[in-house]
Amino acid sequence: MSNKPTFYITTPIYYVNDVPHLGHAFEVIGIDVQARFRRLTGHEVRFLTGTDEHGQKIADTAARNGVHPREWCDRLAGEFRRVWDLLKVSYDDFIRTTEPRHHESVSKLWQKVEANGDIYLGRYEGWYDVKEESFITETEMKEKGLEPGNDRIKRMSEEAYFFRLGKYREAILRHIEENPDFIQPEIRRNEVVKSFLRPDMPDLSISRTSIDWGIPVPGAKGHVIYVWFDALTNYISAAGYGRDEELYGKWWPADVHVIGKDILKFHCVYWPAMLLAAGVELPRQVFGHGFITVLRPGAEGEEKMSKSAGNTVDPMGYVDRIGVEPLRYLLMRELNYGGDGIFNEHSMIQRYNAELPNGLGNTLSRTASLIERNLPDGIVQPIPMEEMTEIEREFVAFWEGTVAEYERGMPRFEFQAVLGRIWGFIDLMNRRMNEVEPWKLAKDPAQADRVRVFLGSVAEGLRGVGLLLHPFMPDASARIHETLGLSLEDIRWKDARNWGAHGEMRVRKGPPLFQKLET
Ligand code: ME8
Repeated sequence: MSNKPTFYITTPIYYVNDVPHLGHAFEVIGIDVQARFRRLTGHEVRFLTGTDEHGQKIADTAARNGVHPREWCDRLAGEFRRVWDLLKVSYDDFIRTTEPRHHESVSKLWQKVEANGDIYLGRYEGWYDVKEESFITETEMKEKGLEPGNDRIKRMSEEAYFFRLGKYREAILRHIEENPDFIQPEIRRNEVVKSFLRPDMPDLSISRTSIDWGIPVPGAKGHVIYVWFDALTNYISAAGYGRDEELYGKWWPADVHVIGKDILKFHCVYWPAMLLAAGVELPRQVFGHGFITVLRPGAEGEEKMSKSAGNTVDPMGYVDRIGVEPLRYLLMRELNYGGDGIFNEHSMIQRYNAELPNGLGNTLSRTASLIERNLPDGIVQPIPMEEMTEIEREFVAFWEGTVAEYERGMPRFEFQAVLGRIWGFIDLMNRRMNEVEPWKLAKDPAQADRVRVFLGSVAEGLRGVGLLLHPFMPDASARIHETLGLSLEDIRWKDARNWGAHGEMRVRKGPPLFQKLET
């Protein structure tokens, strides 16, 4: 058994009404960065993703495409997996809500909540928003600018089982108050408390009789379980709830559910209430990120990138053009993960050239050439503090600040700030290289020591950069290490983050890390 601390992280499960777009890629890449960061820093990670396959929206989509929902779901779930694999999403488990393991856990959870007296039979009279798979009041319809007659709104009148949601309002409020990290970032916590945990919170309808594409309600013919009750349960069914005690004991509660801010109510109100009703521990954190938005000529302000707005961008177009790792980097660097950010292709490409082939790529290749040319056998040794000048000491100090910022910012999904700091470090080394001009010093044998100390320190700085970049660009990180004659395998974060931890490095210039693009 491993004695590493565990870390269980989840993505939302994706509706299979359409193929993934750049907004989904942005979300899942941020989650992958977090999972890889945790592995790097010594955790045993379980990273869960998957697809949300039941409900009205999927049944309608399959019907429109003239196929059985199961066939449709198989096709689209395959597409999500394919794109995730190409984006280097390092998930450990992919759950589909049509799988028997999920079905079993959902039935068990339902029975547990029912046994607790929190489910009763009634009648739902009201509106249903098919796009969000959500029962919606007239006030909420007005707030969203929706009117009866809109395609996504349906009038419903049917027998339904209800969940005593309102009963848990106070317990959830208390939990949020006692656990300030439960909902992050802070603006999301405020939104949940103000907008969703209202005193007049109605009970929630949790079964449907007018559709049959879902998990049957245990012991109630004709009823299928409401798709959000079904979908939310994925987080525990993939951890063996009601089926595999060992798995469940090891992984639940999850450390973080990462979701978009549009599905806060479901994750911060419905889900905790369901878990409380079943006597299940709550997840440690729900992190609600922002959206990739688009500025469309003629449109007022920014719009969320979404299928219904017709403004989606296919992530694979960028993978073909700039490569998958640069895409991962740019999405995390250009946009603030916790908030909204405008997607702007021109600025992405400019940043690509400035920071990848030029900033990082050039620094690495010129350092490697200088070392190969000027140090015996291309070998650098650790540089003792007493041999350093102010310039190298500044590197060490900047590095230590960078590691501190990394360890603070990464767990909080502050990827943009962390990458900014790493690029600040690369810029610093580049600037000093231009000032020191080691290529000139190398012509004077009396300066051999100065050249050795300076280049050895830049090489050490680049080793550090390669280490910190691993969660964002795993292959580029490995290639930086390879250039320095090192392997990322078996590194121990606690040692590797220290300046001078490497011992001897045998440097060999490799092919360029990134190719420049025409703008
Ligand atoms: O809501 N920018 O699925 P979904 C950033 N099945 N994130 C975006 C985005 C954008 N432009 N567009 C979408 C569902 N997303 C449910 C979840 S979980 C038990 C069930 C994000 O496919 C969105 O915010 O509509 C959400 O977190 C995720 O994509 C899946 O959206």
